Amino acid sequence: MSVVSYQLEGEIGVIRVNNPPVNALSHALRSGIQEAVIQAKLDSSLAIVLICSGRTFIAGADISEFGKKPQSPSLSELLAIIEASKKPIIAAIHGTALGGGLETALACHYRCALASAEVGLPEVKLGLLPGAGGTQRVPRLTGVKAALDLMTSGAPISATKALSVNLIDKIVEGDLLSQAIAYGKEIIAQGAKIKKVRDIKVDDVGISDEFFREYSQQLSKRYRGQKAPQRILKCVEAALSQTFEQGLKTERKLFVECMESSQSAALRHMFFAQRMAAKIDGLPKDTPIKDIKKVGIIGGGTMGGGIAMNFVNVGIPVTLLEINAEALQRGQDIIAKNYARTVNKGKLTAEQASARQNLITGTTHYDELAEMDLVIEAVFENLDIKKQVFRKLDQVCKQGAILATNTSYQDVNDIAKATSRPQDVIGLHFFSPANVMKLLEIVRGDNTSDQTLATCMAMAKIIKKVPVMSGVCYGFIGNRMLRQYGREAQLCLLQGASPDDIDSVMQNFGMAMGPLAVGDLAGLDIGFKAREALTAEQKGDVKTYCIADALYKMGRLGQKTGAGYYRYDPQTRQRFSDPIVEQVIEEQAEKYSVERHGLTEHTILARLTFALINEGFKILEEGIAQRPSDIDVVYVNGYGFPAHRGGPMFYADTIGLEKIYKTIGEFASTYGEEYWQPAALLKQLVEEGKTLTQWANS
Ligand code: 3H9
Repeated sequence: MSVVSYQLEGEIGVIRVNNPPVNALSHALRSGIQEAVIQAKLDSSLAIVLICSGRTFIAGADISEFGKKPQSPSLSELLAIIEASKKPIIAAIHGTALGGGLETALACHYRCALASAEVGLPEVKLGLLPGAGGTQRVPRLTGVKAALDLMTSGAPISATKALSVNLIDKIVEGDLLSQAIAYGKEIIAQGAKIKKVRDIKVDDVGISDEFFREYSQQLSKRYRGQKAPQRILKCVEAALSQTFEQGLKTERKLFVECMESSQSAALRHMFFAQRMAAKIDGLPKDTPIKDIKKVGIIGGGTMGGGIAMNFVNVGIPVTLLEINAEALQRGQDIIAKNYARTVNKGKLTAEQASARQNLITGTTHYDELAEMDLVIEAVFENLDIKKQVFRKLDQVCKQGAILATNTSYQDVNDIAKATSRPQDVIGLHFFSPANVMKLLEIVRGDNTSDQTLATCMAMAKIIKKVPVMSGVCYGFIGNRMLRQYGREAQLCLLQGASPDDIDSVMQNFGMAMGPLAVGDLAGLDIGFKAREALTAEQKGDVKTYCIADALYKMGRLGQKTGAGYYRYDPQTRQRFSDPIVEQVIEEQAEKYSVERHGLTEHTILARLTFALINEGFKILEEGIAQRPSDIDVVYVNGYGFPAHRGGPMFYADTIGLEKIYKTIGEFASTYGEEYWQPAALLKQLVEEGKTLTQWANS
């Protein structure tokens, strides 16, 4: 079936695009629209409507074609043909007109949209800029500031907002095609004027060099290390200082620079990785999915409360269980405070917030969980306590209910054994703050049924999480790798680096925060208590936690006590290096006979990132993660790894596996073989001369 059809409806020619799932601008689609415009030119139509079938208007260029040999007509060539049409072309928008899709609409002469539609230029999220005239046309319609905000954030806006900034001309209700045809007739009645966005002069009132300088500084702060936002700024400057044609050339040049950059390659990888992570190899597509209409949550602490918010935010009622009325009240107060914050930020009305809170019912009785479709346990991180909870759930919950644990480390198989229905037991590992963080590790136990797994994968999408499946092991994908990363941070401290040396290196690399600053934010008591629950063997070498323990014992628990690896200003929470910490480190180094010497930034970076990568390889060879890109999704969405580096496993390929393997060998002889055993899979791929991507695709 052709992806584009053309039909005459009286005096209106209708070009219909039908390229599921999102009408991406593939080569076939571009050619099809070109042919239709030529056909319309020759027939008796007086105006043309461009409309799409399916769930959305064109959602952008076809990302899977990027990096391949370009085929004519390019999108820019097609848009020049559309714009040059002597008959007015009207874009009729529904769903999401994104990227090249919005650029196509902007090359049309008129734009109408359903009120439910959204428009946006998300190219920046792929390390790109709008490359088919968007950077030149948008400022002509919206003005400079609104254009920059739209393109550098990549966030879509509603049709109403788009109307208010002139991106669209009209909002219509009801059947889009008949409304667009009626609009076309109106335009014909008014003389079928051709309105080209290119002919508009950019409003430069109040826009100075100073404005661009300041905007550039803001971008540098917000999008640390990312190149596309700055290039978008340059394009918009060109829209002011150059003719439309020259501006298009500037845009093209900068677009090609973006397209060829490693940042864009990484971000495009992340786009597909995130969608791939939702797919479970070997899980039949027609696996039946259970309806989740009522959710029970055990534990109303920060974690349980955050998890509850996810469900009530999408209208699913929650029963929250705590051990007594006091603890329950405390949990509900935390939730109320979180909602109040959202209301203060203007992201929710007070009515919406209270409607959501009203969906939460508190209880102290397990019996009230009897009718729940899903129960998530979020109690203290202790295997025995968790097993007790599951034993009770097994007694009270209806048959077929999904019983989930939010454990970060414990053995899901062991927990499942506490019940008579291990097929219904699964790990749902939320990340703190659970109402904010996108990642959800879904831990499949040995006996978890396909139906339980498929239901949880589908449920994750409903509550707007990014799900990644993990097998059972200590710490699953994310925390297991984090242990090795943390180990190296601690050893670097002991061997000569300061907290700030380490955190600065990782922040400059692009991590949202350095590992020690994260420790202070989470609280050093959390790590200490987690270690307490381990056997000596599990805890490993004392050198990998002696500094953390010493700070904990001094009452330095991190930000909450005003001091941890750093000292904090109580008002501003600004952090300062603290000589006392330096002293603590020196003492510990002396106690364990570690000689301190300077460590280069290069060494710190390699030790921390290669520790992550090496563990990632082990996780792959054991089959804990399905594929390397799943690990990348975990790290980018749950641990602040820079998306523009594509996650640790994609990053490994960009560095080269041979180099990593060799360096690990060097680290083994310098820092000890006990820490630096190269993963068997890494060794194998180096010997075979393969990249990880090649291995994953083989
Ligand atoms: C661009 O336009 C550059 C131009 O400025 C210049 C050019 C010269 N291409 O997300 P979903 C696939 S850059 C190819 O699960 P949803 C996706 O992989 C582009 N494939 O659905 C998935 O495949 P599968 C600017 C695409 O309903 C399936 O469609 N545009 C594309 O949750 C369903 O996707 C963007 O960045 C694409 N452009 O969300 C928009 N888009 O089923 C990117 C999707 O095999 N897209 N696929 O896994 C989105 O943001 C969301 O897909 C959308 C729908 C909101 C549209």
